[in-house]
This record gives sequence, structure tokens and C-alpha cells, in this order.
Amino acid sequence: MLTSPIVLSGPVDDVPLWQEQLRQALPGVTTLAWPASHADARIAIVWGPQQAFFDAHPQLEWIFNMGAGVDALLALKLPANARIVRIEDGGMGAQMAEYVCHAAIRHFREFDRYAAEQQALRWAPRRARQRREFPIGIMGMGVLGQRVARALQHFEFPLHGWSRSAKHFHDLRCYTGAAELPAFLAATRILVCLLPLTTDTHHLLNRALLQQLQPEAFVINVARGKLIVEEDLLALLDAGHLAGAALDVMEHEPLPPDSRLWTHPKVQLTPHIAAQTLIDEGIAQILGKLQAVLAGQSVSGMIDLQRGY
Ligand code: NDP
Ligand code: OXD
Repeated sequence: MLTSPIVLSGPVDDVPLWQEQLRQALPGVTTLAWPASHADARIAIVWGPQQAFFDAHPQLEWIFNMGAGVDALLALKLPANARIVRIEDGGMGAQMAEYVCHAAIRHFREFDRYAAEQQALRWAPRRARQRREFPIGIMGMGVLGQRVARALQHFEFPLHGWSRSAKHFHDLRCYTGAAELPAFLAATRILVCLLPLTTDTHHLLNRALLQQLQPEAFVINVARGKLIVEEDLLALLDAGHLAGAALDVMEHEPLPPDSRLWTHPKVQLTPHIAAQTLIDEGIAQILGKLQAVLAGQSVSGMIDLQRGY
């Protein structure tokens, strides 16, 4: 039985929609949208809250994250007894699969080159490339990494995955931990980054790591900008070791106007839209998990503060 009010903090355009759907699903439960607050609230639903939100709610026991990544949340000082539960997929899996398949195929099939030929009124067919020469490596084989792998399997590229703990999938070779990272990189020509941002993964994709990819590699980062050292990426693009990059996330968002990434001819940018939580699915998932935790049951998607994800 839910007796605590639910406090919300999130994007101004979205919070009223979340609040309205929560009201319908939980009639009689008070919901408050920040900066309205309730010092005794035990339950919060948030995306990108300020420190002041947590300072105003010291009794929180359950913090439900409206998205998948919790790096911004963990950078704050959270109420001592709060446990964090994140969205798993929540409508993002299919979007992420679309984004990554599109970026990988656009590169493999040279569609940017054909777009330029069209601009020049040139009819210039090229020989088909061999997909076996474009093995794809997915860093981060969690909820979204696995969904992306499933989608990519349809196109028959050689596929590899890398994660912290050992995994076994049909048709996909998985590498585990730091010891197997060099072999994973050496086997990869199109790199897909779907790692969470943690102290272990911050700036992991630096010059030394990116140089271990196959020559003329292509980098797709749909996770967090701070996983990549942008200057190292730009240097390797300029040097020709990397053929290109599709970036949905940046070290600083919005991307500063003077960043070279905006105009680099080998870089395709999008403004952190690769996958967005769908409100209906997000609410249904959070309510299911809320009911379970209130009944004393365990739920998936609980954040391990030691691991940072
Ligand atoms: P999960 O937690 O389900 O998966 C994370 C994966 O990364 C796991 O396979 C995990 O390994 C692996 N991993 C974590 N740390 C390490 C490490 N140090 N070394 C090797 N592998 C590691 O997350 P999701 O798949 O749900 O989401 C991934 C990220 O995508 C989110 O954290 C978020 O930052 C980003 N994202 C971006 C969006 C966008 O629009 N651009 C939208 C949604 C998410 P193991 O399986 O062993 O635990
Ligand atoms: C997320 C995101 O982590 O949208 O959910 O980036």
C-alpha cells in the first residue's frame, strides 16, 4: 500500500506528462513536481535532478531513474538510505537498434559518398564491400548492447561483444574484462560503445585504445560522451587511422559551438537522441517495480553503488 507522496524532477516538458499518467494509475496518491517538495517523501522519480532536490527530500528510500544511465545521479550526494532503480529498455532498445544499424550500414554501404555524388550530378557505382571485412564489436553487452546485437545479427556482419562478466551467445563471440580487451579491439572494425559511464570507463576510449582497432575503423558512441577522449578521436580521424565516427553523446552537452566535432567531415552528430524512454513504458515499468519493492520483493535494474551502474 503506497502512502508516501511521489516527488518528481525531470525535463520541464515531460514532467507534467509523467505526473498526469501517475495520477491516473495511482488515484489518491499525491504527486509533486519539483520545485514543489515534500520533506517526508519516500519515493522519487527523476531525470537529471539538481542537488537541491535531494537536499529537500532527505527521507527518500526509492529513487527511480527515468532513463538507463545513472552517472549524473551518482555524481550527487544522495539521501543516505536511498536505493536507486533504473529503467531497463523502457522503449529504448528498439530505438538504439535502429540508430546503431543505421550508422553501421550508412558507413558500410558508403551512403555518404553516394549522397556527395548526387550533389555533383555524378552516376558512380562502386564495387560492393565484403561484410566479413567489417566486423562489429559492441562494448557493453547489457540490456541495450544485447538488443543492438540481436538487430545487427540480421545483417550477417561478424559480431563481437565485450563486457565485465563472461557472457555466451549464439553467433557472437564475447570477450571479458581488461585481459581480453586487446583481442576484442583487434577483432573490431566498427566499434559500438554502449558502456555505462563509471570511474572504470571514464575516458576509456583514448588514443591507446582506439589505435588497437583495425585500420580505418568506425566509432559509434551512443552511451556517454565522457567515455571518449574527444581530442584523441579527432587526432586519429585526422591521421586516417579512423575512417569516421557517429556520435550521439559528447563530453559537454550541448556541444560547444567551437568544438571541431561540429564541422569535421568524418563525423556525424546527433544531439543525444539515440534512444529516449517512452513515457507509457517507463511508467508501467516503474509502477511494476514499485509494487514489487513495496511488497518486499527484489527487482532488476537496482544500481550497485560499488560498480557505479
Ligand atoms: P547495462 O547496465 O544493462 O549494460 C552495461 C554493460 O556494460 C554490461 O554488459 C556491463 O558488463 C558492461 N560494463 C560495465 N562496466 C564495464 C567495464 N568496466 N568493463 C567492461 N564492461 C563493462 O546498461 P544499458 O545497456 O541499459 O545502457 C548502457 C548505457 O547506454 C547507459 O549506461 C547509458 O549511459 C547509455 N544510454 C544512452 C542513451 C542515448 O540516448 N544515447 C539512451 C539510453 C542509454 P556486465 O554485463 O558484466 O555487467
Ligand atoms: C539514458 C539516456 O541513459 O537517455 O536513458 O541517455
